[in-house]
This record gives sequence, C-alpha cells and structure tokens, in this order.
Amino acid sequence: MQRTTQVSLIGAPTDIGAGHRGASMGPEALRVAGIGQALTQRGIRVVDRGNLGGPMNPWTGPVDGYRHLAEVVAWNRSVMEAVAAELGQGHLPVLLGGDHCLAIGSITAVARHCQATKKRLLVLWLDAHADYNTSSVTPSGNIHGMPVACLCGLGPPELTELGGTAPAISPDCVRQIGIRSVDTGEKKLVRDAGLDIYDMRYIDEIGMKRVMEEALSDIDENTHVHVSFDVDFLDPEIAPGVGTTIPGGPNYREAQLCMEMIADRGGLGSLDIMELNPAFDEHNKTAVLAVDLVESLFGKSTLMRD
Ligand code: HAR
Ligand code: MN
Ligand code: MN
Ligand code: MN
Repeated sequence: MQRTTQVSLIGAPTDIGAGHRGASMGPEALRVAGIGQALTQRGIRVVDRGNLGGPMNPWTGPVDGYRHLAEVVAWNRSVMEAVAAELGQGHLPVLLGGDHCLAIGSITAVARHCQATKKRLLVLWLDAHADYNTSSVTPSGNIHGMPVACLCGLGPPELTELGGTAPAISPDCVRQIGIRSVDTGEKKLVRDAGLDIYDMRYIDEIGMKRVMEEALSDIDENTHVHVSFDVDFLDPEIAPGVGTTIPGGPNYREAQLCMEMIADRGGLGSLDIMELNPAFDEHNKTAVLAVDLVESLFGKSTLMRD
C-alpha cells in the first residue's frame, strides 16, 4: 500500500456462520486492543466506519445443509456493499469480524473491484481450516466452514452469485497458509479444485520463510493482495480467543515472519481479521496479538527497516 492510502475499519459484529457464539464481539475487542491507534502510529490515515447491522443469530439447526442461510446472505450483502464502497474511493478496507463466512462478501467485492480496475487478485487465506465445505459434505452446516468453496462457485446461488455471476474468483488466485484441519469430504473437493495449500506439514518441512517466498513469488505491480486472516491460523497456545482452536499452528515468530514477508512484498489492498472470539479469550490477549501481527502486516519491523 501507499502511505497515503486511507485505511477504513468496518465492523461486522456477528457470529451468524459460526459453531460457537461470541465472534460477534470481535470488532469491539480489536478496537479495545487498539487496532486504530496501532495503524495511526504507523503514519496511516485510519477512519473507523463503525459497525454494520444485520439480523440477530437465531441459533437454529441446519436446513438442507446450511445453518442460518438467509441471515448469512443478509450480512454478506451488507459487508460486500461496505467493502465495495471503500475500494471505490481508493481506500484500503479492513473488515473486523465476525466469523469467516463474511469473507464471501468482502472477497466478492474485492474480486469485482479487481475486474473493474484490471488488477490481478491474490487471496492469502491464513487459517487452520480450508473452509471449502459444501452443504453435502459439511459436518456442521456452519457456513464459516464454506466461504472459499462459495467464492469458487460451489454453494447456494444466493452466496455464489452475491456479486452477480458465479464464480466470484478462481481457485488459482487463492493461497492457503497454516492449514491443519480439513474434513473428510472437504479433502476431495480441495484436491479437485487444485487449491494451493501450504499446510502445517509443509511449513514444518521447509520453514515459514521458504513457504512465504513460494506463496508470494508471482506478485507484481499489478497484483491486489487480499489477506483473509482467520485468527485460528495461530497456535492456540498464543491465541486461545477463537471458537475452533486446532493445535499445531504457527508460533509467534512464524506468524510475525509471515506478516512481515507479506508487507515486504507489497501490494496489500484489503484485509479481513476474522473469528476472534472474546468469549474464549484471556484478558483480550488474542486481540492484542492480532493487532501486533496486523502492525507487522502494515510494515512494522523490529529493526530500522521501516
Ligand atoms: N471444518 C469445520 C466445519 O466446516 C469447521 C470449520 C471451522 N471454520 C472456521 N473457520 N473456524 O475457518 O464445520
Ligand atoms: Mn476460516
Ligand atoms: Mn479457521
Ligand atoms: Mn509487530
């Protein structure tokens, strides 16, 4: 990003797609942890647009393989419109989630913006989960396990066609990093789609540095980088404040390096910070860590490089 680019914070206080209540408190926890001030201190102009509104969580079971589909659609439409409005004004939208189903709205907006401005889109999906379930293979019906599939055209038309025609994106523009939990039926779908997955096994084998070099290798001047940061990407030892902890994630240094290398490479155009769940956190420490990592993503480094 250019130093003069305005960052716009957009809160989406809902847990409508999640399997646990509480991600609806994520936006405020990130504000309390100082997300706005942290970016302002980096010399970035930050405007907090406040929170979007939407339906309450009815907390009902799956219908035809989806929980709360109508409400998920309503929230995603409002996220898509808010993100599109910021991109249209040349701003860098930062979505404060909220559960990860909302990435359908935000990335649909980003994909349309890239199409209109003839930019190449690269989505860096930092997550413990592949989020590539469909209604026929989902173990839960929770739509936060489905956003990547929906974006790639697998899902209900209300979500796959949110921005007009499906698919919003092609699997080629997605790089998933930190993955360590993929459901049985989901595995086949991920393989069929040819998703580029840098899983924890691969990170263990070759290290975060080489993983990021590979994942970022084809970014050029014309690339819009969208980072979709699911906080459960991080190891639960350092980040307990999420609904679905999976052991064996990146440690503090690996996560910092991941963010720093994205910053160094340039091209960040939009960001989601998702799945933070204060109901599971300890004194807001996961929110504080997420803010620390986001600072690195915006170019803060330990030494004099910034
Ligand atoms: N894969 C499981 C499911 O679909 C759990 C998904 C959990 N997803 C998130 N987002 N927390 O990555 O039900
Ligand atoms: Mn996710
Ligand atoms: Mn996840
Ligand atoms: Mn930092």
